[in-house]
Amino acid sequence: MSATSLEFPENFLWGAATAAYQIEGAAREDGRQDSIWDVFARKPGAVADAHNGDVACDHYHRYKQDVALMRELNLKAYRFSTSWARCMPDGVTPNPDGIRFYSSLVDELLAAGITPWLTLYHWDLPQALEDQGGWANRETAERFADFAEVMHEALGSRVRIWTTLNEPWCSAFLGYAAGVHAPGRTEPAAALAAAHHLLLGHGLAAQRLRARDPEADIGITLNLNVVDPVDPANAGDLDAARRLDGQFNRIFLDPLFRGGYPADVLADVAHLGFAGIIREGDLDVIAEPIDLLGVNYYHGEAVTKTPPAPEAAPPSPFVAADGAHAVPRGLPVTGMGWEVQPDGLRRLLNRVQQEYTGPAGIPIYITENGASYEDVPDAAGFVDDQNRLAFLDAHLRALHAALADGVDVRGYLAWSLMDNFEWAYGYYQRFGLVRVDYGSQQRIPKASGLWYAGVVRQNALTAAPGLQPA
Ligand code: IFM
Repeated sequence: MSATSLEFPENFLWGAATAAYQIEGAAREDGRQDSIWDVFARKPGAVADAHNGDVACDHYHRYKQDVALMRELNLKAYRFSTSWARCMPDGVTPNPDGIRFYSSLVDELLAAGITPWLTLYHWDLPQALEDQGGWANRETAERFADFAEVMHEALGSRVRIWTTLNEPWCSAFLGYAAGVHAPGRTEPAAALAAAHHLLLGHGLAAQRLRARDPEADIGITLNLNVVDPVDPANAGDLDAARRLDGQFNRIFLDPLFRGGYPADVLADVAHLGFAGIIREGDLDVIAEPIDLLGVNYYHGEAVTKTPPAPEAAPPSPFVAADGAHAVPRGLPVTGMGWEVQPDGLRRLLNRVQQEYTGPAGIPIYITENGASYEDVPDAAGFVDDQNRLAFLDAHLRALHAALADGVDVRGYLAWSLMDNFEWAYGYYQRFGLVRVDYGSQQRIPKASGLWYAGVVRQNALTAAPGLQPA
């Protein structure tokens, strides 16, 4: 390896991630019933061009081909999620036909030498449970722990890394406050209740998994953000940054690692009766020790207290009593309009270790990072996505710098293995290392995918980013 390449630690876990509803399809096969996303996607105007996950990448039928693709890309780990509505269609009764799919997938991964990393919940609550109040109902946390146990019974001897929840902020605040994700509710108090019950469900599930399997690696994945005040000398902007950091990052990190919600967040949301839903003992359950923290990082954020013009204001996931508004600050953005800020990843990792994971001695994994850009395939379907490649390269350099700072990061899972259903954006936003032609279901690795395969093989970044042979 050249002296100018950036090498990663031995055994660094390189991989890619997906989620059930985004890739599987087979929405009505083998007993699967509706999740909240099936129902939400049918609501007029909820998802771009009425797209949905009925077929998606047809991964349910093509998983063998997709595992072969992972091998071609040299992946060491694959992070996937399990559809609760497939495995327990009414939310409570196990469905062996649905569970079998994940058993086959895990066998295929192990045979290919790829570590399966299982996420129990990536946003797709069985609609039957939403009909009983969804995550705003405390009972859902108990049902989630049952789901964890059922999945562990089926897969626990073969799957050693278990994530309870993916990005509970999105489930709670995009789903129950902004209403731009399933179940499409715009009830701020319900959003806070959902956040608490998601955390409670995480803690209960972690306890059950731990009791069954003391040696398993159990964790949770949070989408975390760096929040900068637009004007660091402006008290209003500083306060806006504090509020957003509170309701985005600390509302999850503090109970998980410090056993309590932050006092300032409790004060910000006091008008919504949040304290009233927290029962004695809940915080001990939520703080159940975990083995790793998954961090998903996509973008930075500059915030101000000054609201944007009302006509420009999108539905807000923010429920605190006073304002905090993200504004553009002239940095390049991805197809999602998210600002590209690789250094934010380094800052975030240092902060999370110093304030949360470090004292507990818990390693961090980047469980998602990636970018959507408008891909233009050539006649053969190949996408020369130098923009995505540069994004990944820059973020891996930032991660490497965080390692040099002493942050204990053990792996990186790119989002996403392949183009897929991007929630409210339908199929218009593509994050894949591999292009999917949704008509033919053909998969073609992009330039970024071939480059990533080279990074994984070398366990290093070369001095100049570029297309490396896989
Ligand atoms: O596609 C999503 C994924 O499901 C969760 N994290 C963010 C990704 C990009 O929006």
